[in-house]
Amino acid sequence: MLNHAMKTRFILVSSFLISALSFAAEQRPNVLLIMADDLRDFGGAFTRQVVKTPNLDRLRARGTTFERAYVQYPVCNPSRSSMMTGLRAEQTGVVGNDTRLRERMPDVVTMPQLCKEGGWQSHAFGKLFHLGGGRNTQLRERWMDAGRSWHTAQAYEATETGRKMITGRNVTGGALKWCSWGAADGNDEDQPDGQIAAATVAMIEKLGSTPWFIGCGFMKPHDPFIAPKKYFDLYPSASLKPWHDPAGMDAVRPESVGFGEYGRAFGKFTDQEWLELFRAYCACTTFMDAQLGRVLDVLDQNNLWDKTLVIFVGDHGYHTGERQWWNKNTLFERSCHAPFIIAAPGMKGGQTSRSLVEFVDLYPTVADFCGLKMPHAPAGVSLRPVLQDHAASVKDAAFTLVTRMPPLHAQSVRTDRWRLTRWSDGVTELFDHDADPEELHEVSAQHTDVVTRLSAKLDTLPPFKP
Ligand SMILES: [Ca+2]
Repeated sequence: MLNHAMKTRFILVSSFLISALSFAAEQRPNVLLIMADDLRDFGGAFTRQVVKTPNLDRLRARGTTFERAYVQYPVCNPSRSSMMTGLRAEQTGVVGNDTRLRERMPDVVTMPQLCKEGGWQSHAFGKLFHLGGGRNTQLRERWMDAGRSWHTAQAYEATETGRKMITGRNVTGGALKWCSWGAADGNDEDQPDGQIAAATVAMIEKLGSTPWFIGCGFMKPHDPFIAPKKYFDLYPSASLKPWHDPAGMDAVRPESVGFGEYGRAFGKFTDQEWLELFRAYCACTTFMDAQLGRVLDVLDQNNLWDKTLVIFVGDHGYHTGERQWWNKNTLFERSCHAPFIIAAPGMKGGQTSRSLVEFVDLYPTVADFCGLKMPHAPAGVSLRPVLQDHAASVKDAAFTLVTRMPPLHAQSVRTDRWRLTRWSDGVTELFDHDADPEELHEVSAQHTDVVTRLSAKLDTLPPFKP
């Protein structure tokens, strides 16, 4: 039997322990990193009114949408390698889809790895790091960084039913193999993204209260533009208008956009081809969004929102016809700017931020919310100030790199008003976003003072050695 004093002491000690434990739990939130592949921001013909993303809207209502988020290299593998290390592509040296991060940085501690080594359960479903390696299982595991970044990492393929197309075609007559769309037979689970959502949900339910870092890497709307037919039915062709560049747009050098066999193929497109690709991209986006919805449902059902840092990002932007380009890998706004949403425990939802942010800011943000020390000096900063106050700003410039035929490369800086791209041979392209948000008019000659000022900002970047 406990006497009164002992009871009081017991209660005091218990409540101290409970608050200590809940403090520890708060310090160890789950991290749900949801990525979409090749998903652009809204704009051009791809507007909120046209494309249906009810589940992205649901997540926005829970979190902060960063309207000016920029990737550090607008191609899958370099962008993901940069984001997962919190380092610029100039620093990782990964500037193409053929180099694994570990070949360049064998010992770097990645963002999921930091959590894994800190005691989190860490699992990847689908495409988080670039999925190289083809059918070679061992090589593929190395590309996924299985065992280092993740306790487990799993990639998915369409079923036999999901590979049957009810309608669809290659819009280049086979000249560009990837440039195909298809309304597929079967249901969501016949496609990789349906399986990725199901596996993510199952793992969240299995792990319960163990702190976890789960990567849910959707494959769409990346090419080939395939989704179950029901998603194409949401977009009757007659309801869509593909993008047309306005008249009077200034030409830029061929290395900027429109280059190579892609440029030649797109140059032959009729309105019909642009329309078919655009419709398929919208269908694939809504398909991916529906899978996102299944993952958000499990957070609702298990009351996980105040224990989980929920992140949704693309891996770079995408031109859906702007400057007659159907792709990424340019230094225009369409390619550098990508979706970026964070719903953090205890932070207000439904917020929109106009602060410039970079994808290298994600790693220090995760480390900050998880109470973990950065294992190396990050190129970015924690976004906590913006999550606390959507009017706050964390930086005045965002940077992106592209490379072309070596040694040609270019670095671009986006500020509140301007985008300056500077090529390694000295050519510059300057766009005034106040007057020209579509980047139609190149104004270096009219604003030499701005070129000088922003060039000085580019000079602060780590040097890039091609
Ligand atoms: Ca991509």
